[in-house]
Amino acid sequence: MTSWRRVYQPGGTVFFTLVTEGRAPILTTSDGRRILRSVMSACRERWPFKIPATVLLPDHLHTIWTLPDGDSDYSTRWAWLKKEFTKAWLESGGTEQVISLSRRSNRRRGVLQRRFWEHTIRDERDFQRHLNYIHYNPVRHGYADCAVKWPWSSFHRYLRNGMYTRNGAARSCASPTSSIPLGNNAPTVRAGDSSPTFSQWFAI
Ligand code: NI
Repeated sequence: MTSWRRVYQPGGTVFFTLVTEGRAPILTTSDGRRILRSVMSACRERWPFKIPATVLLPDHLHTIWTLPDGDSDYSTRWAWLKKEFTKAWLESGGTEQVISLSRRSNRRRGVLQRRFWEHTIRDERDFQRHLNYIHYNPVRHGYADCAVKWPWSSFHRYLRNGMYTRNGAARSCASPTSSIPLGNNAPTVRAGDSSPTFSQWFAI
């Protein structure tokens, strides 16, 4: 059994995307990261769950959560996280976007978008696809020319644990002058190309 197979658990594994209000680039600021880390850890103390993969972009995040057996209540967790993040962000002097009066009346603040995208992971193949999507996302959005060059991603954990090969990581790079040595036959992937397939990345 390859190591990545142990990461996926059938049942309560869900992919999420959360976007900031007005796509404000606040999440990768030092305050944004500090607050997110702190509220995420407090949330997991109250309601445990695993985070098999995550990537933080300036204006959104993608993440995969695995909830404990018999627990599918991610809505409570997200509602709490968003409320606590918003409170701490505003308390730290963070800015917010102007939102309409009708939304204001629901005591909403203009920090995070109200909705989040969720997709229940169907099987291992689907899990692999979303993992790949998460780790390649900074390249896809043009923030980095290699997955490995984006600091706020679980890509590094997977690389450390040997779940990506160095060569596979190099293939995620748009530039042959990447800090990871390219193998002789390693193809390059340009920003804007479709994501490389999972098997190109993993040591399987
Ligand atoms: Ni994205």
